[in-house]
Amino acid sequence: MAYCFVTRQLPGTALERLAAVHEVDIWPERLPPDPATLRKLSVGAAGLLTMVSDPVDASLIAASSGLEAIANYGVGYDNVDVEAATERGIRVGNTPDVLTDATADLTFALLLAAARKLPQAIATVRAGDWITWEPMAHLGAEVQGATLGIVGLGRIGQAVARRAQGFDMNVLHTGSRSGSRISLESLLQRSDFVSLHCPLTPETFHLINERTLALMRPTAILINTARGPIVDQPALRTALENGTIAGAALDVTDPEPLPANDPLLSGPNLIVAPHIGSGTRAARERMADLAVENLLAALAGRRMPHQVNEV
Ligand code: 8YV
Repeated sequence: MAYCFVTRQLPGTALERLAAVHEVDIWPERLPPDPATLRKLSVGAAGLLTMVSDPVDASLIAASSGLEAIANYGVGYDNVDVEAATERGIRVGNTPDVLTDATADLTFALLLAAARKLPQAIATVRAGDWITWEPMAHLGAEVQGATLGIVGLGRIGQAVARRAQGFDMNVLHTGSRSGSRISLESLLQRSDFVSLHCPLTPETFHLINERTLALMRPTAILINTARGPIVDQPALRTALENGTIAGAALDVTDPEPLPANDPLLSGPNLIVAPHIGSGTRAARERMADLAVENLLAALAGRRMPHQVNEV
């Protein structure tokens, strides 16, 4: 029996299965443990179950001498210093596949909402401004026949491309899978909608910046359901203000949570959701299943079913 620390209560029954085999502490609060508390609670742990809101950095890893496994709840694991974990022989796992469709659906929800100015239109109803039917009011962009540029054609990017086919969109991408790959510059110049699906790495940090935003069409809409720091937010704010692009719909920001007084939020034609891409009950329960399967395997000395490093 090993000691595991889980940084949040999770939906479903997976944590019960973990607790049947190991000693498990689950952080009970709505807010995550602050970095100092997380570090303190990790010291005696053999297994950690963490998420996007938990920085598992080199100092935490160095301080946790008994740590054998880090199971991150999410497909992205940029919150974990994988190199530091690997150096110490700690297995790191993620939860791919089970959240692909939920995230692709939210991408399309954001795309459609931004194209049809849905939040602004709904707000006029609540504000009592729906006083007549108007031929010129709330005119949005047509999605059918438009070009969607997908930056990063991994699992989620491909699921978004499949949805786009159903809307008769033309799909461009920067992925490496087929001969149809094009450069980011060309994709930005040719797309009516640009959707980000690449992981956050040193190479993709601020990939969307003043220079690359300037390549986009003034009618284009940017969608980000990947990671906030892929977009240079002050540059995006300026681009929205100046009409360099027509709109943006973000499920991820930098930082998260985005303070209510962040300058970005006063930008025009902007939708911000609170990182709910994987947020269907089924997806979040399956993510918990995978994270627990990863921990159980690693604590039994086996490779995790979804292990991201070689140890
Ligand atoms: C997760 C995500 O819900 O899987 C990911 O990488 O961004 C989200 O969908 C989040 O990371 C929770 O840890």
